[in-house]
Amino acid sequence: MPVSWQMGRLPSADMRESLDLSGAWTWSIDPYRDGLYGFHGDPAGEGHRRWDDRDVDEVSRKNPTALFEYDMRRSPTVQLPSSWITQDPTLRYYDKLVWYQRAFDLPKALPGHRAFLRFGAVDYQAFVYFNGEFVGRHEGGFTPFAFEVTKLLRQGENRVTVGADAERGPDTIPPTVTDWETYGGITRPVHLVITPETYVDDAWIRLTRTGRIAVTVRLDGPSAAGRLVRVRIPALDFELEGRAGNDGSWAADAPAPPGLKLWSPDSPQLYDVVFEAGDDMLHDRVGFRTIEVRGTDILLNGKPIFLRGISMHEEEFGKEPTRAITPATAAALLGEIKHGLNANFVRLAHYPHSEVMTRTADELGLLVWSEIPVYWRINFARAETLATARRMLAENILRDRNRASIILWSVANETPLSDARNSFLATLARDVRTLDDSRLVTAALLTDRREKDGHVEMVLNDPLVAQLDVMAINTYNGWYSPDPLAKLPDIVWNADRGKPLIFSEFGADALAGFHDPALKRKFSEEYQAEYYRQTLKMSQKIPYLRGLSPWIFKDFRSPRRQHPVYQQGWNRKGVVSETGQRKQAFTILSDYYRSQMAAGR
Ligand code: GCB
Repeated sequence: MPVSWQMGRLPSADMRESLDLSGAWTWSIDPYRDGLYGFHGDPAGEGHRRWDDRDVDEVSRKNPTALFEYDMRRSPTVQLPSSWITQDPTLRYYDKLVWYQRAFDLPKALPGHRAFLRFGAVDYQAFVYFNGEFVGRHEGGFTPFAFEVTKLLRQGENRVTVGADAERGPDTIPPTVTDWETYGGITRPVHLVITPETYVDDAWIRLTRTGRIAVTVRLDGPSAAGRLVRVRIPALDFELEGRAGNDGSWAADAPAPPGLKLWSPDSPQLYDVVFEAGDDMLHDRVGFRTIEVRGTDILLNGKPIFLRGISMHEEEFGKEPTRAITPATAAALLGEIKHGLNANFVRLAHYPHSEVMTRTADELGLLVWSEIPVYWRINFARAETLATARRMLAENILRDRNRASIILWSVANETPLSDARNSFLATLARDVRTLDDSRLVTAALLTDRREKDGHVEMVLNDPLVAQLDVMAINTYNGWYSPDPLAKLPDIVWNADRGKPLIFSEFGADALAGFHDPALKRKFSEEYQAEYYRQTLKMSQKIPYLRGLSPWIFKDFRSPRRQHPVYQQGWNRKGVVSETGQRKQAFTILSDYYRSQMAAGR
């Protein structure tokens, strides 16, 4: 299957004018998938179909023998977007089907327009119905998708029904076992997007490494072929125009205007960009910068940079996070990373985060590592799983190609080596280059450990390195190994392959407020702080190391972590607690980054 940038519709449409369907939806849990299938596996019967375009109470009043075992219009309501795990305390570990429904009014008909239902994300699988008709299914909990509903839209009341099914299995991405919470449900906003008949479906603008502004646009609709397309950056008096080809696409480039101020963490300059085609107009806010590798250096705007980073999950501060990322919750997380930790880089683990997060990173000036959830034991031998991964990767890249903050696309995390895995990941790395040749490809890898004459040697032995621009290693000596912390700086790293290296993870759990200065036991703030001191010392001995994103910024929910005193369902490797309380390790890292900054790194 060739990778196609026409895979989904409206891959990046969060700035389009649209009707926001956030708010109250009715809901109904359906653990046996009764709304999809009968008890012998045949399609669901009338009394069970949550999406049918009828008021079941009215029907049963007219026909007293009618039997319905649901009534979406009279079901309780919840506020969306939000995962169901906080909508009802009994659903914390529920990972099957839930139905959601809402109605909205369209005051007048919209002749000459098209309508799309666009979802920021539904975890893990979505079954979407509009006014009683099935309009599409989507797999993957972290990327946007849109279905056209033009022909079904009616003046007056319209009704959307979504079945969100969070079940994972050996073939899904991620698979069943991860180290984070499954936030099932409709976790990002749903919009009704209205466009002219021919509209700008996808628009990408960037600064090339040769100093040109390049634009790639794709139109969709009956008048796409040959249509005049124009892109403007008003603040720079920059304008480029041309005609779309027969397939509706147009690509052009021109020298960057002399007044262009480059985007960087120190100066996160963004420009309003306007894409126009016929009666459609699309706005975006875009920064321009270059990122490349020379030998073992990473160059931002031509200058070597050290990535002072941290990893994070998509989870807001608080005791009961529900993965509802708003500009305020994103700014609270990223603001503390940038200003509190003195960071210039964040690894958005382990899946594409909300577009609100990447836009906030653009505004604040944080470089971003973005990844897809090809995590641990994926079914690498299965063709359909590869197809799903490729689609997810494309949906992620097409959504975010205009974000200056993103510099790295990662294709995997800690995946066990095999021929099937190597070729699966090589395909993804190739796809990245086809979809976006302006950024760098990476993956978080594992290393082999050897012990010789009392010395620990860590060896990078992964054939995937050949496909990557930047090597990344997760390492936990001193946490998952019994190495005394004082010995960590003596570890020998054998990973020089002529490319830059990032430590994409290292970390240790600590329960905020648990102190043990004498023993420095695991889970104490003192142990974690010492672990950071010694690991940072170790990192300074690696001449080709170009960045750090320790694990992790904030404590995060993880059903795997059940120590009754220290964890209670949370992975405690945060340098801040779930409510944002700084642990001792925070200060160690923040001071280290300040000194790196002062040294011009
Ligand atoms: C890892 C994983 C990450 C885990 C972390 C841990 O290597 O990549 O998802 O949460 O270790 O805490 O063990």
